[in-house]
Parts: sequence; structure tokens; C-alpha cells
Amino acid sequence: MKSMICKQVLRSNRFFCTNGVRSRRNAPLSGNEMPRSGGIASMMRLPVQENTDGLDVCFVGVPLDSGTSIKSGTRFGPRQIRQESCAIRSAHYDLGAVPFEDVQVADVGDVSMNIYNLPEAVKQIKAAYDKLISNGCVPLTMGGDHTITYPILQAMKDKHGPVGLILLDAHPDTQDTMLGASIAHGTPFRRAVEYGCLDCTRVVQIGLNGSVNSLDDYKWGLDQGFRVVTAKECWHKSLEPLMAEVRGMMGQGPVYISFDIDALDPSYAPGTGGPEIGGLTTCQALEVLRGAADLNIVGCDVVEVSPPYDMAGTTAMTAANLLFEMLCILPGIKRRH
Ligand SMILES: [Mn+2]
Repeated sequence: MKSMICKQVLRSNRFFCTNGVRSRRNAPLSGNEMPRSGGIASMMRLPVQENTDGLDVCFVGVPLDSGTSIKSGTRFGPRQIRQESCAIRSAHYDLGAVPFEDVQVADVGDVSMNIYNLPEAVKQIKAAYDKLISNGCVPLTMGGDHTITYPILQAMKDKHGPVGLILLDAHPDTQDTMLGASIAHGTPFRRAVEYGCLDCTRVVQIGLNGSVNSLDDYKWGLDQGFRVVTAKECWHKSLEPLMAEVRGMMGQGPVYISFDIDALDPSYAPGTGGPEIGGLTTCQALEVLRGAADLNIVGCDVVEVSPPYDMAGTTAMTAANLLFEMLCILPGIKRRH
């Protein structure tokens, strides 16, 4: 068994020719070498390694749902996203991107943390990301509930300084406390501002939607200088003009993209703990991500995928594809047409 696994991992290492230099890069295991329904269910059927040595980009899971306020289940998110990712091919036609020829990518597995103690979990996630990104590797994270973005942003700040943020989310996640707790999935961006993680002049929240606790729910972000775009402002529109504005805001500074899957309408992404009707379409999500191409992106996540509520796997499938989109817009990925 062991030798079969080694063989499979080795087979997905390919030689690519870039500028006349022969270099060895990882690539997804091809469906012509192993049926796509088979093989190890790593993210995009990439090789798995324990750390980010030699990597430009890593896929990493954070299987946490202890920060969830109502319907739990996101601890199963990374595993299900990997499962659905096995159908994704290695090139992106619309972007003219073949990311595995340009950067070295692997799946580095999941972060382990104390799922019974959120403040401790936050410290453990921060420490894990400090290590993952110490060599400049860009993490593409599979959540996990939105609590995890706070410690990831702490690590980003310590590495890159305060970052710009493109947040897609039905909820602002800027509450001070939930049931008296300061760490939960409704508080990460308030904590991130307090820690100094964010350049508040370069923060945009896109897709705010649904019922609120109070009419002031979006005010805290506005008071920090965030650009706030509700889902209703996006209805029936292309988001390309918005993204032109966002590119101007972000400039050349470091940018983090956090995608809460509940920003999407439940018709596209039902498998999440706090769905809200009237959300963004998947085409609008693609416009946002493709509109962020060529920004100085230092990390991305897709969070709040909850497989127990994802009966047809659509939500995890969508999340897997969003992560592939994120890979294809990273710095260093060439446009081939
Ligand atoms: Mn959220």
C-alpha cells in the first residue's frame, strides 16, 4: 500500500519548461493516469506534504466549527471541499492560466487545534500560519467557520504589516461579543482591527444581506472606514465596475481575500450555517475574484462550508472551484491569452 501511494505522489510531479529552464513542479494527478473518482482525495489531487518547504502556494484546511452560532458542521468543510475538488482540471481557460506551470503548490493538510477552547484554538492557528507563511508561501485556506480568519490575519499582519481585505460575506462579522465571548464566528473582523491586522482604508465588505440584530449592524465597519456593499446593491448587476474601484483602493499593498460561502444565494450554496436569501450569484463571485487578479494577494480563504447541510455537494463543489479561481489570480500566474 505504501509503495502505491508513493508511486501516485511521484507520478503527479511533472517537469515543466519555463524560460528554457527545466524545473520540477507539482501538478494534479491527471484523469488520464487515474480516474478522477479515484486516488487520494487531496486538494485538486495534488501531492501532500507536511510543511511549506519549497512551496509558493499551499492549500490548507482548518476543520473548526466551535465558533458557529447556529447550525454547526463546518469542521467537515476541508474534507468535503477536497472530495469535490477531485473533479477540477488544471488549466483555466477564461484567465488563460496554467497555475501549476508557474508556481509550486501542494496540499499541506489540516491545522490541528483545540476545538473545545476557542481562545486557545486561535493561538494554535496563528502559530501554525506563522510557520506556513514564514517562507513567503501564500496559503489558500479551506474552512472551518469564520472564526479562523482572525488568527490567519494576525499571522498576515506579523509577516506583511496591515493588509487590505476583500471580504465576501452576508454578515459583517464585526460584533464585539457573542453570548459574552470575544472569539466566535461573528467577531473576527472587529478583533482583526483591534490587533492592527487591517489597513481600514483598504477594506471592502461585499454582499451584506439578510436580517440584522439592529439597524446599526453595518455602522461599526463604516466607522472604521470600510467600504460596505450590500447584496441588494449588487442585484441584477455586473460587479466589474465595483472591482475597478476596489483595485484602485487596494493599490499595490498586500491584500487578503476572505470568502464566506454565505455571501452566495442559498440556491447556489445551501450548505452553510447561516444562509440568507437574495445573495450573490456564482457569476458575481467570479467577477469579484477575477477582478482581483494582479493585486498583491498574500492569502485567501473560503469558509463556512457545512457539509451536513450540503445534500448534493453543490456548496463544497462551489468552494473548491472558488479556491481554484483564487489560485489562478495569484501574483506570478501568467495570462497566456
Ligand atoms: Mn462570515
